[in-house]
Amino acid sequence: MKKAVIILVGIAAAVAFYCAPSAPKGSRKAPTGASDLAVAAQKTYVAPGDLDEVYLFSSGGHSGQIYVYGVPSMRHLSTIPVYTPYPATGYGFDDETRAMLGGLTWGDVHHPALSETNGEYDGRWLFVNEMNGRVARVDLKDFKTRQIFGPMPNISGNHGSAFVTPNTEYSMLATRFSIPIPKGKYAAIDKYASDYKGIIAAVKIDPKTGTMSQGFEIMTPPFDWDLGDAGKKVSDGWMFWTCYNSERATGKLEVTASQRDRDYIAAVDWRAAEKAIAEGKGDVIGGVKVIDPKKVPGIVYLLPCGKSPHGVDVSPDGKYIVGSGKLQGVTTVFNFEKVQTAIRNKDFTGDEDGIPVLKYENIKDAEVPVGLGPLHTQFGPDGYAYTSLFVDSAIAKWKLGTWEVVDKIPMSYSIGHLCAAEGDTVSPKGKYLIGLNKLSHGRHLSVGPSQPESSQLVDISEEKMKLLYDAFTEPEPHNAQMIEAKKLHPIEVYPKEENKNPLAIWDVKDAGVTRNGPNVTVKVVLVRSTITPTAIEVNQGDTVKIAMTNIEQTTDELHGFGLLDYNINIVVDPGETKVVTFKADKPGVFPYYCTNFCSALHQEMQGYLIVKGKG
Ligand code: RUQ
Ligand code: CUA
Repeated sequence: MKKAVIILVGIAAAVAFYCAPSAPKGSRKAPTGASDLAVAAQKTYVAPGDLDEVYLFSSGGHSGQIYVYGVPSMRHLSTIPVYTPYPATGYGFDDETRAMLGGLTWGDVHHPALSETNGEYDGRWLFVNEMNGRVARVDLKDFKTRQIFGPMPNISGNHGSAFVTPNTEYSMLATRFSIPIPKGKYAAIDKYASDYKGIIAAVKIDPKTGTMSQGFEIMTPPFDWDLGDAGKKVSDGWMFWTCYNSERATGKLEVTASQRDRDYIAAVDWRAAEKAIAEGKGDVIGGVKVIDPKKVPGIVYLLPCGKSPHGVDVSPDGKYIVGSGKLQGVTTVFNFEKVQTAIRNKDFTGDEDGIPVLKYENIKDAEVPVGLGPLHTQFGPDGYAYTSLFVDSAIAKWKLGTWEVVDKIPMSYSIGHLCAAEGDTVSPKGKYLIGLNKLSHGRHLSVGPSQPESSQLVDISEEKMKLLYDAFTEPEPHNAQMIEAKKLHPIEVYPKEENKNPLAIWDVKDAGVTRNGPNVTVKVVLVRSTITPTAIEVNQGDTVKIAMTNIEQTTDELHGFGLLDYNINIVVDPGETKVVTFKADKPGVFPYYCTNFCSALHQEMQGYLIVKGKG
């Protein structure tokens, strides 16, 4: 046994050595920042049958999906389709998920947000935004997308989202693009500074079911809101968002929106906003209550932050707000107490459309010299913060309170977000940190011009950060979140008694076709190794509704229903019922068959849809 382990570790070490995780292509030398390769191999090697410690939920960008990895192995475990049809699970093909997608077949996913209770991940849901003004909820009981909320009124470019408040009261968002509101209104581009509006919005979350509904919106000047984070503990009740383009410029923003030395972080008292709405304040625009901060003061304040800040991250104790100016060499730390004092004392230097701007010197605690191009910050359990540096292509480790930069590790290449285990909660778990890199720079077998993205696993359990592993992911790794595996308890089959679908049947005797004029309903049973009925006859022009119940109660016994020539592809999990409705407009005989390998006689699991022509 021991010998086997030594051999395995040896092989892993040899493989790691050969692939030289952080070395330039072709080099066999351990690069700077790399762990001793044998140690790295041991720390990331999850033996056959063993389980990873942590789940990583990684954004899939404009693929519209969420990718699930196990950490430390970095093995891809699952793809959760959210905004894009995914034939592998039949997502977007049955009536329910097709309706949920609402005619859109893509979304640009950026920031997954695990639900929280008292600022800790509670393992119930995963919320995720996408740019077309939508937020989705994935249920972590079955890892399925259960709701897509939106597109929301007045929202254009839902980037600063889907951040949840510490008890998942709201999923908060802010718009990247400003437009005249409500949607559909015209204003010429030269009226941008005055007639275009940004929006900060709160999506209400039902505490029992996770169901999202319209909360409220706050109108802002046409800044480009970027990233956000909810206050926690002492700052609970507040939300923070960075912006660029406080210049209110149009055209070539790379020039026009980088004029000012400082842009802003908005500090939003969302409890005050909630109260104002309850008191009947706000105007209905586009069907939703919108607060104009000029008319309802005391809700939004602006913290000047240099220069074109990107990420804003609140420390685990809620005391510090870390804003990273991507065109700077420092990350700015604001003190929440000082922000409150400045608000009380009205230490304002001016306003933007009636929103007070706080005096920078009075609210800032430190400018930490982390390095060039700071983007995002995560936290460890021991008072350390980790900031990603896009320009320097590195991660800086620094200490909260002393503001001392203690370590740096290079990334390959151009890191964007980074994700520490539960690193944005009130109790970060440490140990693992993942750099989500923008470019992979050839550290893998060539696959042509569309290269994979790179995510790198870093060990943060010791004083010095150590690179452990290179993983290559689907585009486009924006943010990710890691949760301890022990917090999730997904089901493996849908219990029969919980299936409430009115078309569900559990006995092949009940399977068959019922007709109501041109409307045909087919109840189907899927079980090893027959699709019952084995033939379905309809007339051309009929509207056919097929309801399929997989009556299995055995783990991993999925059955599929692929209908050739009709673009229908349904996958039904054990105990589940799925329904698909379509018009039988093509006459002829069309085979259907089970798409998921389910038994030795899987291949026999087939039948015919016979569409009798009109002529
Ligand atoms: S963003 S690389 Cu879309 Cu979250 Cu920072
Ligand atoms: Cu059922 Cu293959």
